[in-house]
Amino acid sequence: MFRTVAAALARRSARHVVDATERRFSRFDALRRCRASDAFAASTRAGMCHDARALGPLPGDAEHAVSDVDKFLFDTNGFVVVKDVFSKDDLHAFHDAIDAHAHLIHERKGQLRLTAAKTPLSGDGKTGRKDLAGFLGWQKPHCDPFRSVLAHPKLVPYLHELVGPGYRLDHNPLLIMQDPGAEGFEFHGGSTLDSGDWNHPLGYDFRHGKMRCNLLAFAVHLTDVKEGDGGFCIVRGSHKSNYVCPPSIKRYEEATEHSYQPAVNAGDVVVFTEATTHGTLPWRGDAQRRNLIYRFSPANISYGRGAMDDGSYLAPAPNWPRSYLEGMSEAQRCVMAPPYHPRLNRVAVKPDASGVVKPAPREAHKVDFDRAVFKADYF
Ligand SMILES: O=C(O)CCC(=O)C(=O)O
Repeated sequence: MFRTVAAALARRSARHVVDATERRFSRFDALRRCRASDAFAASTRAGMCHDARALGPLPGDAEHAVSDVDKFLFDTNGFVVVKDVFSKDDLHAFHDAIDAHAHLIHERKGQLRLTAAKTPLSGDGKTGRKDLAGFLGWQKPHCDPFRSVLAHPKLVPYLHELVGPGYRLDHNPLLIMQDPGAEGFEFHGGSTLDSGDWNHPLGYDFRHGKMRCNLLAFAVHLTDVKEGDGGFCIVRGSHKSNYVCPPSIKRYEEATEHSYQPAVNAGDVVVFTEATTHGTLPWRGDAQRRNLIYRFSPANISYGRGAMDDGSYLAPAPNWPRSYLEGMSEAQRCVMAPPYHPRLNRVAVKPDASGVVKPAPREAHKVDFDRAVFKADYF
């Protein structure tokens, strides 16, 4: 009798295991069978939890993955150089647009200088760094090369690997220019605040087999930088440091052999986490250095206010200046979305940057409930 009951129980539990396995496999099959762009929608039907579905890799991420070499280098050093992102034609388009807006360039003088006088970073002591912004809103075709950085096929894999699907443009991007003799920029960023606390808003983390950056930067080099020229400089591995960075290192006065100035060609992009201690060396090259800085954050995180602020905190504008958004492609447009969780109908860039992945619409009964409770479409 006991043996009969035990055998029946064993059969039942085996059937449960088989049923559960079949359910799991049919979910997997459903996902595999559907076209890549439908996978978000299919996963809703399969009942996968919202967060897992929205935060997981997008269909196509595997084919456009960052190489193991670059993953190793990024995790170890806090940056990686992506070669040949922009062609000679692209570079011409960038430079033509900049030259056409040269009257908008501002040089940092007086209080706006970025280095203390007579220090290794202060250059000739007179020539300041030059800054230019607003290019996402320039008249076509001048805005086009700058907009292409937002969803570029050679860069999206790094954004998905390091920031996650649904990544967003965090800051207003900036063009930095240094004429010969120009000062640098004291080292900043870093994993540890001067108080000794963790600098989590810039945080770099590795958990559950994934790297994540709360603020990822692109230094898009529009001109060549040779070894010893100066320009962008980074303390390798400093994104994992737990100690306050001493002022003598920030001012490039001590242990300078640990600060690395990569030699790069025009068209290369240095992808780095703002959790590294990094800055700029004075410019010793022969011609003007031009470098674009873009910063990206995960879908639900924001550092800057540019995405939602018209300057008046009492009346925040819903989005970036209209001129930035007009005429953008769908993929570029979704990178400009304000911060919110990907599960809330966030449109994401496709892994090959050819368009967007739209999530399955949020279920009508949930939307109805939110409208009833919050008088709005979303909580
Ligand atoms: O000069 C550079 O490329 C680095 C500039 C920088 O770190 C910054 O603007 O935050």
